[in-house]
Amino acid sequence: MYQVEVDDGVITEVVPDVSDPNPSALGRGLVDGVQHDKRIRQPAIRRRWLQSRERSSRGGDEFIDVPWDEALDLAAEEIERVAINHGNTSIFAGSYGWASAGRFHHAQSQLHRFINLVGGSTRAMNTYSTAAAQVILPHVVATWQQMELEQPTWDEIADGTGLFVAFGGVPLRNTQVAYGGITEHRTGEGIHKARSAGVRFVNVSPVQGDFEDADDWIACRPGTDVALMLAIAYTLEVEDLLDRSFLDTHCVGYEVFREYVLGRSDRVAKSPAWAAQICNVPEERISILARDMAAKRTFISAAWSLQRAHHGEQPYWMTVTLAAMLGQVGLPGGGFGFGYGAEGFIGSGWRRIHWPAHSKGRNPTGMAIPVARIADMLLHPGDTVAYDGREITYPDIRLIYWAGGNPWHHHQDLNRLANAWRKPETVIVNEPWWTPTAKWADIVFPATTQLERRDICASSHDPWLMLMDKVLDPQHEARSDFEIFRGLSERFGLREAFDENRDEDQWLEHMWSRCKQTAAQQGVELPEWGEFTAVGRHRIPDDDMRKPWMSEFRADPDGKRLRTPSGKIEIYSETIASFDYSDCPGHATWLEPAERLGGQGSERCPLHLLSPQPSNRLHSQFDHSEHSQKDKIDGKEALTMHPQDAEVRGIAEGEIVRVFNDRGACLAGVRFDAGLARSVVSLPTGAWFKPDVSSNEPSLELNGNPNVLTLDIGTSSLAQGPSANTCLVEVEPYDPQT
Ligand SMILES: Nc1nc2c(c(=O)[nH]1)N[C@H]1C(S)=C(S)[C@@H](COP(=O)(O)OP(=O)(O)OC[C@H]3O[C@@H](n4cnc5c(=O)[nH]c(N)nc54)[C@H](O)[C@@H]3O)O[C@H]1N2
Ligand SMILES: Nc1nc2c(c(=O)[nH]1)N[C@H]1C(S)=C(S)[C@@H](COP(=O)(O)OP(=O)(O)OC[C@H]3O[C@@H](n4cnc5c(=O)[nH]c(N)nc54)[C@H](O)[C@@H]3O)O[C@H]1N2
Ligand SMILES: [Mo]
Repeated sequence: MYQVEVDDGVITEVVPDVSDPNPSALGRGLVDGVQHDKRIRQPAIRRRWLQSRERSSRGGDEFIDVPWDEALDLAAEEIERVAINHGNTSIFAGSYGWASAGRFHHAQSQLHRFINLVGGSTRAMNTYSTAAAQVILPHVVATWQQMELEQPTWDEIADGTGLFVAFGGVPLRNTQVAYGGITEHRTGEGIHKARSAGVRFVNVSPVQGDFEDADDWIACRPGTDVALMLAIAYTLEVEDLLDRSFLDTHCVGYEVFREYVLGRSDRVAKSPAWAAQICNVPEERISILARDMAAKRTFISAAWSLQRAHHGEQPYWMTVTLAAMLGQVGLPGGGFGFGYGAEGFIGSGWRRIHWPAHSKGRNPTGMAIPVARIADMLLHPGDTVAYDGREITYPDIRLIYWAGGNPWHHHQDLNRLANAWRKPETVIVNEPWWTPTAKWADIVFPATTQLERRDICASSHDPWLMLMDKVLDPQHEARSDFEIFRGLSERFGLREAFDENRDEDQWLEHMWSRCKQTAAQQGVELPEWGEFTAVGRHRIPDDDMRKPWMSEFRADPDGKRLRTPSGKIEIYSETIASFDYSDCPGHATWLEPAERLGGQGSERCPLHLLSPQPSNRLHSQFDHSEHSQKDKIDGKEALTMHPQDAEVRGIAEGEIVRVFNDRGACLAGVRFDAGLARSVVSLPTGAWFKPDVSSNEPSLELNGNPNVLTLDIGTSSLAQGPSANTCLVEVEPYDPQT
């Protein structure tokens, strides 16, 4: 949270909020980013679409400015035409992505409320962040929401844990952020407390910097954690270091898994020697780690990134399985958890209140696809896709509406998306800036930013309710998403249904009264609206009723059943086995990913590309600001490389390189980091997609967007999540002449 200072209508400074003990610098992007010349000034229509409804130049065409009424009329006509001629499932309004943290001016909520009123649309299920986790974990142990909000806190870890094994580390850069907003950044403090209390941290990651100052770094190959974990399981089993009684009383299916680990069901013992070949960690290190884990009160964490990969369900299932074998689940400081370095609220013990959201109504079509299957859907209408035990048939999309989110940031294999994106007849976008999403649209509405309207910030995992006050007038001709959809609703004769005769302030007051009711149900009293807006903030009292994660289940497994089919931890899941998916069998399994170092694809492309979250921005947002641009090399995103991997390719630090594979190529500037596992390179996400239209090589991307290289396949038939981290590439010095 920030306070934004404005002088004479111009942002002059952004200062951290007083309640933040460790503010992030990310907000600096607002200083020059909000009132930037990349703002969209007025509604705009793509020239060739306007002339002839042409689609093939989408993404490379000019725009014509038009008055608001004309643009709204056109958009409403298009929505109506498509709905009448092709049915509402032909409208895709999934609009995945981040937008404003405000409760009311949440772009997707406004879009969904509007589109549901006019008959609905095709929507998207799950998130790019954690799709595989969201689908597998309810079968195995708990819902994703329960995990996120109830798993052990840093205080509990400091008090109880002896050894913290962090697959994917705990990168503090990511904890600057939390969806729904974050006021108090306390992850660093949490780690510090744990360390002072004597907790030992082991970073298992291809990147040493994923856990600064960890006591130990085990550099595994990306995408091979499951092999490493299986070898730990093998050691626990053959050295009899596991808790067989916990497995009997609190779990189902260990016997089946055991046959697999010992190699009785597939003739491959998952021994440390076997795993060492795959993950490139010496076998002795694996056995020592296993013995250490059994000897101490051990907490196992896995980064969210592990499940954004081919077969990404497996590392999560295997994390739970390992923790179950150690038998410390539900004991103070023991067990497992996810994403301690993913967002700043993870590991916090703040009171959880599920604040009311702006009502979106119901989607009358009921149609939804797994979020990351968007290009498949656009390219292959009528095809079916397996998903969590059922089949979904892709609708024939004729119109896309996007408000909040940037598919040219978040999706994999952008050259493939570019082909897919030119199939629908019409694309409508609300955006504050001329981002790639705006440029790849036909009708563009300029949206306000959060600074140009009033809102309430209230998140289920933050202790503060904050007033997000308006500090700037709407820039140029921008309107809020609410106003844009109100204008469209009016054209369908649905204005009253949409706004219920409330203006922005009346909606906020209405939401506040609902918040008050929700809080009262938990014995928390909120001030009156007038008082809240005068003070601008309100802190929720801490929760003194918190019960350590799974402690009740531990004490009484039959009385306090989990929400899995058996009520226990499912090491073998009959439900998943019954789906009969070869890419997600009935227990955690090592499955060869489509690409990996030392495996498939590595002869042609010998480097593994990681595409982590950027340290100096939120995804692609404010990439145009000085705060993001200052870290570029010749205007391009920095690719980190091990100095020796660079040297053998004749690449010097600071040089521009071409990063490529069969799917595409992009330019990047090189930065050295000896704390990378050999043959691993890392290019953070977020550079704005900029294909070089002048080049003979159509796929060369100029800003360093890793998603021209990543693989667009589902994690598996179970979750169909994104597989961004499964990606091999080659890197060479860039010669503009060739
Ligand atoms: N290779 C690779 N790809 C990844 C990932 C990865 O690890 N590797 N991570 C994935 C993950 S976890 C995620 S969550 C996604 C993130 O992907 P996105 O959430 O799609 O990315 P953002 O850049 O945050 O996009 C938000 C957009 O909303 C716009 N916006 C902001 N406020 C408003 C508003 O009030 N109204 C409107 N109409 N628009 C607004 C911003 O200008 C911006 O263009 O990326 C995914 N992609
Ligand atoms: N500053 C900043 N913070 C953010 C965001 C942002 O855009 N900017 N985005 C937010 C969002 S939407 C999300 S979902 C979270 C994402 O949180 P995460 O998914 O945890 O974040 P990543 O940065 O993708 O990955 C964390 C680390 O995992 C390591 N890693 C990758 N693959 C493997 C593997 O196969 N094995 C092992 N052991 N390690 C691996 C990488 O080295 C990487 O640095 O971050 C959030 N925080
Ligand atoms: Mo995410």
